[in-house]
Amino acid sequence: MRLERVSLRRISLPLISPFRTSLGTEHERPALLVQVTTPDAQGWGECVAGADASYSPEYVEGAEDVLRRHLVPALLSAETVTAHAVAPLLGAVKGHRMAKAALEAAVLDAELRTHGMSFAAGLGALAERVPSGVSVGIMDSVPELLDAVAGYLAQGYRRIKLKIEPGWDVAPVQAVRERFGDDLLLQVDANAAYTPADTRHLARLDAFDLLLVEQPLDEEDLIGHAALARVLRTPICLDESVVSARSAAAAIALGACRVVNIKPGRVGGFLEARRIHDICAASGVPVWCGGMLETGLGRAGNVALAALPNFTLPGDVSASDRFYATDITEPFVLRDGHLDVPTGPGLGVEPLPDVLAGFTTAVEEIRGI
Ligand code: OSB
Ligand code: MG
Repeated sequence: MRLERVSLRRISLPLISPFRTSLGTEHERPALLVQVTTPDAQGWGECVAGADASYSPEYVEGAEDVLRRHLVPALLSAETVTAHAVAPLLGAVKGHRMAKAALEAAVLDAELRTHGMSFAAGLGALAERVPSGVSVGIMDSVPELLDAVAGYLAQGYRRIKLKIEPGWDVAPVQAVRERFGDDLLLQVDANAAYTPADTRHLARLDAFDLLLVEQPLDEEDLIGHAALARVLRTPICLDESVVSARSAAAAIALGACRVVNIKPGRVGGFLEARRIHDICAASGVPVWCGGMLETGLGRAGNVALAALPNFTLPGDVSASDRFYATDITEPFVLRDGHLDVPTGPGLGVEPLPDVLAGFTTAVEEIRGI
């Protein structure tokens, strides 16, 4: 395909309610949308970098800057481009995986739309729907948390993930387990809030039959996670630590995790995400699809990815109304605790022009020479 132009669009979506994690509290989601235009199609990619650099070194203005200065020009200077050529073309730029992932997703979307093939088909995914889990933020009190969880379960969510941090861990987990029973699929996510000195405290979570504990320690501490894994009965899952297929393989070889959370943005794109899926499958390590408060565009890609066969645990692929009163695409809705995998060409969803315009704060167009 020949790339004619690339647009960078900044949007800001208000959250239905604040989302608090060990990293901080979010009230709105600033997003950066990448749109590529070829002679035959347009493609969309969503950059999941957040407002600040608390989850990873990337943040939305930084992603926009590296796209504008380095990534988009590198792509536009190529005569033709395919989704598989994007990562090699951007290889001279180190890191910036979320920015690269958004650009690759937009090219992949345009390519698949050109061929009339869905994202799921393009990735090799066969499932028609995926079970939906929900990530529940830190609350001011346990009763408030129990109400929130009860509400999600009433909507049909198949799995609950509680955000934890020191001071908000054993008590809320125990309360949720006691109130909702042993059959509830329950897991926790610490976003790296603990240290190896907390090992005995974290082992208290073993009493609650959790599916997994996600990223308890610092993202660089694979050895620490491996040591913790030898003490805990609860499986350790890594999120922040896994930034590539290579780091996934290293984590598995070290015994640092028994489960992997895959987020396309964190690992540099859907194609690298699929490689991680394949490595984990070959190692007998189950995976699930994480979320980054995506709009319908990013969510559509995540749902397609989660339809691959080794996504055997429910992911953070919630309905649009988990976070947004109004999504920029037709909303994803829960049906029997599942989301339908889009079947239309490419992502299978489009931004609704009026809604998109209403949430847009800036647009910049970059053209090839
Ligand atoms: O650690 O999974 C995480 C959101 C922002 C940054 C990190 C994480 C999250 C979530 C949100 O848990 C899950 C979702 O988008 O549904
Ligand atoms: Mg996480």
